[in-house]
Amino acid sequence: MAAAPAATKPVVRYFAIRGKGEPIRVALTDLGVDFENHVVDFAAWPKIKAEGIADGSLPFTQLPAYADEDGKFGQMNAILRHIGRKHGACGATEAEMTQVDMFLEAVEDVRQAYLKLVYTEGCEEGKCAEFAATHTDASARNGGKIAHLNNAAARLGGKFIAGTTEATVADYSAFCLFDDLLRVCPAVLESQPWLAAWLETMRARPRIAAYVTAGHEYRTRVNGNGKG
Ligand SMILES: N[C@@H](CCC(=O)N[C@@H](CS)C(=O)NCC(=O)O)C(=O)O
Repeated sequence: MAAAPAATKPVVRYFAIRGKGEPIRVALTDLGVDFENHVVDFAAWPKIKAEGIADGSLPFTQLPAYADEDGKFGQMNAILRHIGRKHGACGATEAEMTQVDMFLEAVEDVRQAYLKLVYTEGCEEGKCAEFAATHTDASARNGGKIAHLNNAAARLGGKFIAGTTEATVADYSAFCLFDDLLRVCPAVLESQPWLAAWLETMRARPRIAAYVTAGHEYRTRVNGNGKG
């Protein structure tokens, strides 16, 4: 009988920074999934992008990109959900699954504000202070985004951010965001007790702790413009 073909590992492709690749790398690591981490050099990117456009391997012509036996996928949150569904990290009940989606979107709101701080405002000191003040004030118009996350998670009363007893993809996305954000706004969680305690829980998870101390060179760069 012919031997079964060797199962191929999932492949993550992203630049040599944390950015939007990091939640996917952290999710796979914490879930114990063996994967290939293809770190894409910025210099090589134009050629890879052109190939991805030509052969469809980069559906939206950007990174992160992910491939496994199910297909080739782009869009960070879609990839996270795909991984979460396959490995039991998207919630166990309908309510939990919707809560995971809800928190992924709410984390994305904070990420978009953070990306503005990084790419538009260059993490200038006054802008970091303004970001922290705006997003920790629950009543701030178009703000309060961190306070809302804190309060909603606290209200659900779970161990993890979407009210679950196990970590989900919402935790991985949020963990990477706050890990990055605290570098430029170190006091931002001082008024957010649920999130502050949760972040320590995430940092103490053995696979995450091993990953962040493993000395991966790409982790020394957070964003594509060198800020943050
Ligand atoms: N909505 C996409 C955005 C992806 C994105 O903005 N990728 C950037 C890096 S973070 C990129 O590939 N830039 C290079 C290019 O567009 O050529 C996602 O969440 O995955």
